[in-house]
Amino acid sequence: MNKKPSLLIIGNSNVGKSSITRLLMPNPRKFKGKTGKTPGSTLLIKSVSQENLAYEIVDLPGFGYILHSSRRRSEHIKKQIVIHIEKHHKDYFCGLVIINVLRIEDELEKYFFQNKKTIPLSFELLSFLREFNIPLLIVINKIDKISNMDKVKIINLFVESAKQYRLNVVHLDKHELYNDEEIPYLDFSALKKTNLEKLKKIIQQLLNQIRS
Ligand SMILES: Nc1nc2c(ncn2[C@@H]2O[C@H](COP(=O)(O)OP(=O)(O)OP(=O)(O)O)[C@@H](O)[C@H]2O)c(=O)[nH]1
Ligand SMILES: [Mg+2]
Repeated sequence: MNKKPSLLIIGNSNVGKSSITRLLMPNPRKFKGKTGKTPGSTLLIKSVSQENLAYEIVDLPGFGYILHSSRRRSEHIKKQIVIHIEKHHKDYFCGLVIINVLRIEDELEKYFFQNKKTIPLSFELLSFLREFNIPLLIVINKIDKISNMDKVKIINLFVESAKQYRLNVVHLDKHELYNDEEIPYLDFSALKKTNLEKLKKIIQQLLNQIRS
């Protein structure tokens, strides 16, 4: 039997990767990956698969900060991710980069506005993944935690800052075809299932693309 194509889910600890993985599962009760608990609970690189799901999901910890983890440990994780992507990028038909909407302002403040020499981890991760030509989708998660006004403000800040790193981030709806230039984003809530159908649809479209 042929190996199923893989969907990459990547993002920092506690952003909602396992929650989103669960939402994509036809049979979430059988999904054993734990959500919640202590941050950094997903450290091993392994794929999850279900009979009725046309693809496998690989849930990776993001670059950089993992709470309560030493610097050496985060460097180690970063290295593992780089090695994994370099080796397996061809297996991936789509990469979901999950970002916690509540963390965006802090990250940009610290690594962009206050220090122009550093690159915010989200942008570093996007630039890195893009080199491998994996179609990417940014999922801005946990929007249920903020007002609509704050959401618009924060996402605008994110989109504008990304331009400084030559990352052209656009809303999924404005995005017609996947190309090297634009990276679409979707505002999302795993808790409220906001935009879950849109997410499933785009994954399906990308899956169809590699089959045709
Ligand atoms: N309010 C809200 N909470 C969420 C949302 N998505 C996830 N959470 C919560 O955030 C916490 C972390 O979610 P996980 O899915 O475990 O996050 P993760 O990225 O897999 O975390 P690690 O495996 O530790 O890297 C859990 O308590 C979830 O219930 C969301 O959209 N809204
Ligand atoms: Mg997890």
